[in-house]
Amino acid sequence: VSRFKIIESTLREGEQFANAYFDTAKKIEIAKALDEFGADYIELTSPAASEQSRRDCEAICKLGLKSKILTHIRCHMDDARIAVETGVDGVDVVIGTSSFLREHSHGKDMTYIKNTAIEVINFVKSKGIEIRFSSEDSFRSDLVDLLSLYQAVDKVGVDRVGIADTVGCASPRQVYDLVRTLRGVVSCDIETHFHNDTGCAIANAYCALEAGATHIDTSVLGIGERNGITTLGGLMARMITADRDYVKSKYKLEKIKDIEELVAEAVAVNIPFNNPITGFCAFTHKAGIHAKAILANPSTYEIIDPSDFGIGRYIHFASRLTGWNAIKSRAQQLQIDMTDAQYKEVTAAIKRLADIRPIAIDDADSIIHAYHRNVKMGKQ
Ligand code: HCA
Ligand code: CU
Repeated sequence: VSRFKIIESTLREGEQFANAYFDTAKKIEIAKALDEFGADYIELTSPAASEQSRRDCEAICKLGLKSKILTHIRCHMDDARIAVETGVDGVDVVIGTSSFLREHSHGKDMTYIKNTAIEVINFVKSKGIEIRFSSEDSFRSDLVDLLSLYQAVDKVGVDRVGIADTVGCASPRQVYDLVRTLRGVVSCDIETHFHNDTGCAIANAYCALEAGATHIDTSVLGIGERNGITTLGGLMARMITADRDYVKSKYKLEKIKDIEELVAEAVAVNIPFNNPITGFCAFTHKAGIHAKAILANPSTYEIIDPSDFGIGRYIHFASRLTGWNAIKSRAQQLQIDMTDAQYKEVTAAIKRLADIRPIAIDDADSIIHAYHRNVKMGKQ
């Protein structure tokens, strides 16, 4: 599971997000940030999409980043000829294989797809450029057709084959089964791409790795068509719990927050409150029982150490659920020292007010301060 590579597609799939418009400078800024983070690959919009897309692709290839640069094209020689001239390290080729897409999108049959795929693969390889072949809508494609297609492209030496859950319909178990089967049929690497329509995009990526996939497509905050794909930060959260040493040695996790803020601002969205790692309350502990245990040992209620991502934890201390251990800890932050009996009493006062109305940090702090003043004046 642990030896995986990231194909970061914020600048390809992410450009298909409803709000996305990246000018050249913004694309370069995002590419550099992803490179510093340690993304293995950065995937860019097809140079055949528009003139500016082609120029931007060339500009990013010239930056000399450590990440390998990929572009993403239709399975067509016209696109392939343009792609190999951009300076990319690799080309990701895709074509729809489900009956939905074959009949209502490009109208090609499986024999045509196979022959064109082989032609494109041989051409790109002849230029010394890495090549991936993927089906689109893989989970609604005929399994026998798919496997024979992948077998054929594996035989001509494709570097990776890809599986894409284009419509987000796959469950983790279906993913496991398909990747496992494919693993037995091809010897090349296996890339996977998961849309999040039913909320399974991170789980599906993990299952794909368990079944033998080698590469996972992500985008920052998951931006992409509709509600997007596997999120870069969410995948890191998932993977650090599986193999902390590998993930920490390979990726600069403390950059995640900045990259998410960069992309969120670029596409005018907020970071979701319940985002893994960077959601505003991702490391906030509230109930008295939780706060007490966290203060004693954070592993009691945290599977991820926020400091691995350069983030702090927060003990909530202004609610009717607050316990006296949290108040004691807050008082100590305020340089106030009292007896345990006194912390318990001031906690009761805070809970009394919080039963009447929502209270803010300031409310809790002033109750602590007022109580402490009374203690010093001998009134408590
Ligand atoms: C699309 C294409 C794609 C391609 C995935 C891939 C998908 O925009 O429909 O090439 O890995 O989801 O199928 O993003
Ligand atoms: Cu996609």
